[in-house]
Amino acid sequence: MSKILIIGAGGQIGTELVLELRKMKGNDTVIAADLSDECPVLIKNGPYVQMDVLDREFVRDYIISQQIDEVYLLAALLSATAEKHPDFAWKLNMEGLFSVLDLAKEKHIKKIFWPSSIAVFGATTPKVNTPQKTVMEPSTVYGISKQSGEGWCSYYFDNYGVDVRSIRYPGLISYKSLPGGGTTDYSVDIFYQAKLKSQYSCFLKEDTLLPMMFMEDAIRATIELMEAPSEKVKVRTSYNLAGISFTPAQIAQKIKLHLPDFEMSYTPDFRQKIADTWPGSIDDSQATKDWGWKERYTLESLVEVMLENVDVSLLDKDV
Ligand code: NAD
Ligand code: AKB
Repeated sequence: MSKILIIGAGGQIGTELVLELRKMKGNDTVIAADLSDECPVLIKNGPYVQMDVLDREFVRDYIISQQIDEVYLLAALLSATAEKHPDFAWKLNMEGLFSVLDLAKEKHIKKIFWPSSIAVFGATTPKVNTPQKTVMEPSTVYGISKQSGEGWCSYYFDNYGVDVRSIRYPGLISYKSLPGGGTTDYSVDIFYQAKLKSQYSCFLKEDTLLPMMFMEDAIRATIELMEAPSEKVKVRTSYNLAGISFTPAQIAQKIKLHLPDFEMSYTPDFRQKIADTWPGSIDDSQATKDWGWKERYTLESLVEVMLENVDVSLLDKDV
């Protein structure tokens, strides 16, 4: 059985990815790693190591000594936080990637998953059904780091045979853990505020169309891509995934069907400028063709599951 290390395991994606991989492969083979010295409550059912991905020597010694086969590298600053700390965002988002790519180049790791984002696209990209291959001129430090990372993944695959796989996730929506500083976070915040106060002040304009995805679909996509035979993985930059495209007004309207008193207001902030450069919808036919990708959730089913499961006490907890 492959030994798996997930770096950045305490975040929005990591929490659910750790739980799912442990269910599939056994608790002891999936090691969660994060900056925090406290293992998040939800992933206490297996091994945890405190790790700073920027500590190259520590990461290297750990991966070699523990004979890790696969690494999922999730540690990063997301779009909104990255704009506040551009130098550090560039450092964190790039240096960790080089550490694991180099370990794979030296044959210490067999397979890597590294997430990209719809943030690789920019204002000059076609906004409707954004193709897999198209103009990419990102305007945020986050988008620039993801576009560069994609280029390096492809370079290490072409030149050193490193088996690195990647997905350009849309905005991800989940209830097991909170989002970590992105432009799409409103699509999670809205459920907490709807349940808590029956009202939400959205930081994006009502007609801002963005692609989003329910976390269960995103985790399934990640694992399906990682389990696909290598020859089927034709894209070594990163795969487009479409998810569900909606605006703040459209999701608010769906929530109102369940909570008729819910009211939404709009107070756009600096994140509007970022959202305005991102696609409205994505063409993911390449992922479907290469490894059979198909999403399951619709906006209606996502809203239903979120309203049923969002636990407002999570807002006060350090999970
Ligand atoms: P998150 O912010 O929720 O979690 C990131 C985790 O990394 C946190 O637990 C944090 O403590 C940890 N971390 C930060 N610095 C670290 C360091 N130096 N060493 C070790 N761990 C560190 O992020 P997420 O939403 O889970 O995203 C994970 C990855 O997926 C990121 O690369 C992100 O860009 C990408 N992505 C996320 C989304 C989304 O909507 N969540 C969309 C597209 C791409
Ligand atoms: C963000 O908004 O920064 C993330 C992403 C789409 O990469 N959710």
